[in-house]
Amino acid sequence: QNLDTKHDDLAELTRQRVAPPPMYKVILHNDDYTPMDFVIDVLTRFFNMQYEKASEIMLKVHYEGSAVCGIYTAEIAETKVQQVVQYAKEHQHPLLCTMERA
Ligand code: TYC
Repeated sequence: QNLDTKHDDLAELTRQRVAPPPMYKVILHNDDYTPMDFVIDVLTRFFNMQYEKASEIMLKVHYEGSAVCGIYTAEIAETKVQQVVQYAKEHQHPLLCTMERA
């Protein structure tokens, strides 16, 4: 195989090795009914936040309408959304969680 072809193959392997996966923002949305303490519980439980960080993000959602809780690969983001929606339903709160391409 000639040197140029070898270079192309190596470049292709390097490209494949370093290509980052698409990432997704998981977003929490405000509503008038879900208790603040429940939202803090969700953020500590599913997004591995300390109480202080969870309180900060909860208040950001409350005052601004939404906030990003984390950025993950598609599969992880989908799981987070499902977990939050399921947990909220179980506790009969209308809390909404979505994902969008980062
Ligand atoms: N707005 C809610 C209240 O006043 C609190 C809340 C915060 C609800 C964040 C949802 O994602 C949310 N009880």
